[in-house]
Amino acid sequence: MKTFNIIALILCVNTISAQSIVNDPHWVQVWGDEFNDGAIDPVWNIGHYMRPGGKCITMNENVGESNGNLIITTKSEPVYCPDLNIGFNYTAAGRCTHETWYPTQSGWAETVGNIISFKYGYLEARIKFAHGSNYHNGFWTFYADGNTNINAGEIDIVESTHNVVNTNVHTCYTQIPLPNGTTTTDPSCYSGSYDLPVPLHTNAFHKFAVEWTPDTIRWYFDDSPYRVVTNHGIVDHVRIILSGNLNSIDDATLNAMPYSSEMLVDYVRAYELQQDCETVVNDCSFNFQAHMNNIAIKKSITIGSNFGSCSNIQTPNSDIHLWATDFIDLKGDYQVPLGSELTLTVENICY
Ligand SMILES: [Ca+2]
Ligand SMILES: [Ca+2]
Repeated sequence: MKTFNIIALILCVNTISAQSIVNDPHWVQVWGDEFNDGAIDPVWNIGHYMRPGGKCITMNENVGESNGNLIITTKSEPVYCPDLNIGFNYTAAGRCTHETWYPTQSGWAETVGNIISFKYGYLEARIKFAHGSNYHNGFWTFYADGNTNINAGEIDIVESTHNVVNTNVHTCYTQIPLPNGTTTTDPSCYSGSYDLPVPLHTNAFHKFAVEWTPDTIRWYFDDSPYRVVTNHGIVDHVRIILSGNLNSIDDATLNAMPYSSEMLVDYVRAYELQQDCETVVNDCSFNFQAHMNNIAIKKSITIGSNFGSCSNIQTPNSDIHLWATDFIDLKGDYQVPLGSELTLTVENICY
């Protein structure tokens, strides 16, 4: 990405000063849940008698909505997994093992696949994690049909594990049979993690986000990008998952710890990038109003003339962001008045 930010009367070209994505009109919010009405919306499946791993089981009573937040509570109260087919069908977590006691419980919410299935864009949540070690809360994506044996589409936007904020990506979980009857993970799959250098269980809200394109996956913490990887194959629609769990620890520790804590999610919001990537703009006098009414990435943008016959003065106190995949060419008559701002981005992320 090459971004220039230009402020005030022609033309001081500063270094990168990209707006945050949510303030950039190229990005339009297409879905969100603010968790502000006190009831869990039907877009969410709430996991009941699911086993996200370790010694924990999910119960629907551990997921609630109040005071503007979705709340996932982790408790040390034992739960018995009965011999019943209860809960919804197998997704990223299996059902609990029948007729088995689990020492701890937590909660799970995932978008119903045929209502919200997200593909490419920017996904952000504002979260306060359970305060204390060993909690394993997550905000992540998973392939929409829930089959773990094919492309899993898992992007861990944030996980609270090991007392750090951790982000992971798993492009697939494809298993290859071995001659001895076991399986191994397809080596063409990609998996990698990253620990954010901030305290994890800080008892404070932070914004966690990911920008997902066919080529790259880029993570954001409080509006700032901090990690980018090549997208090795997460190309299908995914569900959005908010989950609680407890890291596997020994029984003595488990029994000694009064686990009862909450993960609060203020909101989840999904954005799409507006793209008009075949359009070539070549204006003598640029139509600023038309641009503001339909802000989208263009193929190329050429504005003005070298001979002074065009008028291209930005409105005072206006912010204009021009984004093209190939090039932007501003001729000598383009003016940015004092108090206005011009940002130029040349980056091809059309898809
Ligand atoms: Ca609600
Ligand atoms: Ca809220």
